[in-house]
This record gives sequence, structure tokens and C-alpha cells, in this order.
Amino acid sequence: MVSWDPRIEEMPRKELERLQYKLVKTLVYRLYSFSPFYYQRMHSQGVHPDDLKELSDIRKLPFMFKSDLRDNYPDRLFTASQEELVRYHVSSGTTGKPTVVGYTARDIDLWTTSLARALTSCGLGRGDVLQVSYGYGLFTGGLGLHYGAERIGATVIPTSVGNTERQIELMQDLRATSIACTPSYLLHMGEVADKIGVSIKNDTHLRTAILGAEPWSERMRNRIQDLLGVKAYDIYGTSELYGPLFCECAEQKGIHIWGDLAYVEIIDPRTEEAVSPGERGDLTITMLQKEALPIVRYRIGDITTILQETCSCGRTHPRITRIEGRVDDMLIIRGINVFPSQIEHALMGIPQVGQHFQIVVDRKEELDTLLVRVEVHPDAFSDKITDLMKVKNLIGTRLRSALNVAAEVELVEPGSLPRFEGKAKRVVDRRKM
Ligand code: DLL
Repeated sequence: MVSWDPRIEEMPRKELERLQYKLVKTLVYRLYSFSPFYYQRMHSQGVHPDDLKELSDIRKLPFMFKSDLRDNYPDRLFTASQEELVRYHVSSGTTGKPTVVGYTARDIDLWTTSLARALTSCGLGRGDVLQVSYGYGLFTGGLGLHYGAERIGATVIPTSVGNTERQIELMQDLRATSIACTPSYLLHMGEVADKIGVSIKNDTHLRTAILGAEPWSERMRNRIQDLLGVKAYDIYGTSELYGPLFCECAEQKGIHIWGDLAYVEIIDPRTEEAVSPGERGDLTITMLQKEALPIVRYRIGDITTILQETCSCGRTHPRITRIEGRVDDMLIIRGINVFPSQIEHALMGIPQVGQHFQIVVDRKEELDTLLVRVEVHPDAFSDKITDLMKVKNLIGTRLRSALNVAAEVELVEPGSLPRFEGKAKRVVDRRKM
């Protein structure tokens, strides 16, 4: 294993916790003194910075939600002056006002450091050519990965999203060894490549893919790896936390959360207490060194589990398991909770299913209906109705046993469902329209 900064990444856990306590204390004193928002929140909850006597006392602090950022649009939560800001990113959000994130020069430096560690941990370094096919601009994916890759001395091809045929040409001509984009965009790129007679597996140098910004499943990873001949790593982050920050290492066994930058808790949304070890809950992060837009006990709404033990790669910081979905992505179908990720997992285990699907939820005569539209795998596409009926029944049975609720299945031709360059939108909930 090679670490970007072994002194930090492989620090004994006790030492890391001492460092975290020191950082939390400094952060909370700073916010109590300089942020009217945090002062009021802490005051109304009856907490004083002196109450933080050990690291676990962090649980006495109030939570923060996306609505706090929206309610304080654009910059009322900032604790840096205009002169100290070097950049803004803006997260569009699907509902309501966007959120604005400001960065000081030190924020950009720490964000970049975190990505330098992430990219190193999945085997990238000098000599690698990283094609950054996340969007550049207000979205954090493009510039984030760009800076991280330059920091480790890799060569960047800043293609951003779109113009897919040109992307494939550049991937070949400039001998890209790695790509960073959403998993759905990489699959789309694979299809476009096939159409123009290029096999990403055989005709390019691509061997690593850094995929995130949307939920994807373990089975989707297996498909991407087999189909495109790459090792695919899960990268996670949100704009409020800087952007993409945390990634799997070569072991592919959980996403490393850099403990000197972030303190992680998993909260049960019903009780608002920490879940028991090994249980899933709402990922809650405190950013320990963030300057312009402080983030304390931020309830992100992404569902995951924490892994506390040292990874076999030797890095000692906590890890989280793959994000299963968002609290607000959960569909309640006739009273049963269904996550789109469960549907993806069930579908990707069926070889006759292609890579793309769409979930349509509706309500007919007061009853929720669930329709899953599935592209048939090109190899399994047949003119015979009986063959297709068999596939359809198999999908129906698998979905029923995975979800405990019946879904109507519609098979569609390969290539007929929408494709996405940024985050995929797989759910159409007509009940909300
Ligand atoms: O998506 C930042 C990012 C860019 C992450 C590039 C990874 C790669 P936002 O647009 O603010 O930021 O969206 C954040 O996307 O709360 C999750 O719901 C989802 N998300 C991000 N990464 C993953 C992932 C960026 N690896 C929201 N798995 C988060 C599942 C993810 N969901």
C-alpha cells in the first residue's frame, strides 16, 4: 500500500481521536464566538463549548440540515469575509433554492489534499492520465478531481461531460489510464464506444474508474469492471462538505473518511441518536477544519453504515459502506419502504437485463403502483414472445422477493430509455406531479 500522507492516514486510532478532539474544541469555540447562527443554536440548546470534555460530547451539539443552508441563502452561514474567499460552488438541488458553498484558499488546499489521498489510495500517481468527465463549473466534481489529480502529479484531460464520441477519441489518443465520472455516464460512454466500433476494454489504456455522485450497486460495479476492463472505485462527497472527498482504496472495502478532516456519526432518523454499531442510518458529518462554510453534525440524508476497524490496506481512519440511497429517495409503495438501490441490485443480478432501467411510481384508485421499465440486454433480445415472457416473469419474481411488494415489469428495447451525462434520474414519481 502507498499512502499520500502515511503519518496521517495510518495514525494510531487513539492518536487520531486526540487530534479530532483538539480540532472539534477549536472549531466550536470559534463558531460560538464568531457565528451568530451557531451561537444561537448552541445557546437555545443550552450547550457551551466548555461542555465538550471528550470527543463523544460532540453529540451534545445541535444538528444541521440542508434546510439551514437554504434558509440562509446565499452566504449567511459563512464565517470568512469576502476578501478571504477564493471560490464559490453552487449545488442546484432538485427542490427549492440552491445552496452556495464558499471556499478560502485553505479550504481548497484541504479539499485537494483529501482528493490527493483518495486518488493515491486507488493506485493513481505520476504517469497516470486522468480523464475528468464530471461536470466542470458550479458542480464540484470536475474542478475537485482536477485539482486532486494535479496535486499527485497525474496528467489531467479536463473533458467535462458531454460530446461523448470526442471523449472516446481523446481517451484513445491521449492514452487515458483512468476516468472520473458518474457510473451511469461511464456505461453510456461504453455504449457509444461500441457503436463507433471502439472497445474500451481492448482498444484503450483505461484501467481505473473513479465513480460517484449518484448511488450505484455492487452488482453494477461488477458489470462495469467486466464490461470495460477497469477497476471501479466508489467516491463520495457533497458540495456542502467541499465536494468529492472520500474514496475506496485498492481493497474496495468501504469508503475511507479522513478523520483529521471529518468526524462521522450515523444517526437513526427516528430517535436522532447514534445507531448501534453495524446498523444503518443517516450519515452525519462534522467538518473539522473547514473555514468559509462550517459544517457541524450535518445530517446529509444518505444512508450507510460505519466500519470502525482498521482496513486491510493499513489506513486507520473509519470507513463507511456504499451509500444505499437517500432518506428522501425512499419510495413508500403501499406502505412498504423501497429504495431504488434495491431494485438496481435485483436487476443487475439477472444476465438478460441490460444496464438501464426506470422506476415509475403512480397512484391508481388510491393504490400505489410500481412499474419497472427494463432494457433487455442486447444479447438476450429476441423476436420470440415466449423468450421475452420468461425474462419478464423472472424479473417480476426477483423484484417481488427483493422488495416484498409486487412490481409490474415492462421490457423495452436496448437503447430506448433516457441516458444521462451527469447524475442519472431513474425514478419518476407521478404521485408528486
Ligand atoms: O455529487 C459531489 C461529488 C462529485 C461526489 C463527484 C462524488 C463525485 P452534490 O451534487 O452536492 O455533490 O450531491 C451530493 O450525491 O448527498 C449523495 O446523495 C449523492 N452521492 C454522491 N456521491 C455518491 C456515491 C456531489 N458515491 C449527493 N454514492 C450526496 C451514492 C452519492 N451517492
